[in-house]
Amino acid sequence: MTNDKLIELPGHGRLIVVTDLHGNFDDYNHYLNLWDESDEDFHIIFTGDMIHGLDVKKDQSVEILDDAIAKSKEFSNFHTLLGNHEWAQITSTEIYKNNQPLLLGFKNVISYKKGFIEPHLTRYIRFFKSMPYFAKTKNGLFISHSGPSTKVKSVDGFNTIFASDYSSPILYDFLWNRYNNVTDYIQSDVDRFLEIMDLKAMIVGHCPVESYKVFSKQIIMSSSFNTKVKTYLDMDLSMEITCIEDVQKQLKFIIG
Ligand SMILES: [Mn+2]
Repeated sequence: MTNDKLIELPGHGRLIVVTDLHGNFDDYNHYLNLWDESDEDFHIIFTGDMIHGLDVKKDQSVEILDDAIAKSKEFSNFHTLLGNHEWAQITSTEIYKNNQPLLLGFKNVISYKKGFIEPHLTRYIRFFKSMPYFAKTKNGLFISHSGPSTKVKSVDGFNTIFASDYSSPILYDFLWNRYNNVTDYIQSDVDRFLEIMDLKAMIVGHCPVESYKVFSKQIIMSSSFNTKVKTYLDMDLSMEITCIEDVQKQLKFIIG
């Protein structure tokens, strides 16, 4: 069964994973320069929240989106997962950061850059709706914006996400959950989810951490936003994963 909301990567090739950019076009380009678009076995995954910078004048969400839309059409090895900020745009759910309404801010950024809001906003929302939710690799790595959801009790339960729309409470958890929050998930919930799915490890962004944090069999990673040491994953897809340290050793850092 093919599922356009779940990317399944094979046991060969190379994978770069980059988390929340929040409108940082310089970082976006830096990561693209590490990738080889012409090698179809070399994948790059952005794990969502590419948009919504906090400063309208510095926010380059539009530049990122215009380029990402073009690359998505052209390259099968270029992937962008859904984040809670893209979900908020799809569902018209206002989000506030530092008391600023970000959906309104996004409209302001579009009109500041393009002169008009439409047809650009509609085109961006169409792109957000095309975004897969998750990726998993043959060697057992699960990649999502956030999560896991403690509502997942079986593979079938997990798969209900794909039959639902954007109001799915399980999908919501995979976009919004924060680690070490008893109402969201704790370390044992990560391990339980991976066991249900028969996977070895998972990697997420979403929660700002300095560089990265190992949370049982999960790595929470910051590639751009709110971190001094920008961290990304660069993994050989043929490597064997036996423990989280195997994944941790594949992290790379941008300093300065
Ligand atoms: Mn997020």
